[in-house]
Order: sequence, then structure tokens, then C-alpha cells
Amino acid sequence: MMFGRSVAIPRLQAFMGDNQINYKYSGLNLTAISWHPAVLELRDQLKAETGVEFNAVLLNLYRNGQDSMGWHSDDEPELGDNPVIASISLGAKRRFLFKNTDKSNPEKSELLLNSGSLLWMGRGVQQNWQHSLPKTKVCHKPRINLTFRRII
Ligand SMILES: O=C(O)CCC(=O)C(=O)O
Ligand SMILES: [Mn+2]
Repeated sequence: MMFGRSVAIPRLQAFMGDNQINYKYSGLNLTAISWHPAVLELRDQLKAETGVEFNAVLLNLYRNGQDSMGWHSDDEPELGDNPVIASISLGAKRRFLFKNTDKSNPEKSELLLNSGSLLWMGRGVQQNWQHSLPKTKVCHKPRINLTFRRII
């Protein structure tokens, strides 16, 4: 919702997870579709490597550089007090930005997320930082991002 009007998000999105989990995200009420076997395999691999058992994943398809995600923290109540998020990138390389949630703190940070990379957003990251994936004129290829979450 923007200024009381519903507008299309600038990307395509799917939400997958255990047994019809619900997630209120960015004004949307999402119900998980069942795991695709390849995505479930990634979830299981993350559990084996990190010990964290994610039960849902948001999949974003950025069709080209004109698709994006605005500034936000993944801090919905369903994620609990101090969520951990595992973010896997596939396809086009895109810039990923962080800024401090304390507006008086000018600290910023930037990453280039390569295909096949895993970005681990550990405890405290969502509390202290917002992140975004800005639009860019120089990217004409698609990118898929999977953010594994644990919904309580
Ligand atoms: O596409 C990305 O790298 C970020 C996605 C994201 O922040 C989200 O799904 O909450
Ligand atoms: Mn996010």
C-alpha cells in the first residue's frame, strides 16, 4: 500500500515453507506454498552447515535492474526478537546496501552479491540496520534471491 493505494511490487515473489505458514510482510499477507524439492534441499543444507532450521523462504525474482527492493529491516513479530536470515543469490550480480537504523548514525555499507553467494544476516543485524537492493541501469539480466527465515 502506498498513500492508501495498492501498487505492484517491483519484482516477482513467492513464499514457500512448512505447512501453510503465514507471514505478514510489507503489507502483504502471505501463506506458504509447499517446498519445491530443490529449495528444500538448500534449506536442509543450511541446517547441516549452520544448525539453524529455517521453516520458510521468500523468493524474489528481479527481472532486470529496474526491479528492486526498498529500505527495510526484516523485523516482523513472527520472526521473533532477534532473527537470523540466510540469503542466497543466483544470477545477475547486484549491489546490496546497509544503513544504520539510528538516523543520527551515518554509517553505511555496501556488498556486491554474486551468483551462488550466501549472505548471513545474524542476530542484531535487523535491529541495527536496514537493507535495500537499489535499481540500476547497468543490469539487464535476472537475479533470484532466496531469504530463508524462521517464523515462530
Ligand atoms: O534480494 C535481496 O538480496 C534482498 C531481499 C530481501 O531483503 C528480502 O526478501 O527481505
Ligand atoms: Mn530483507
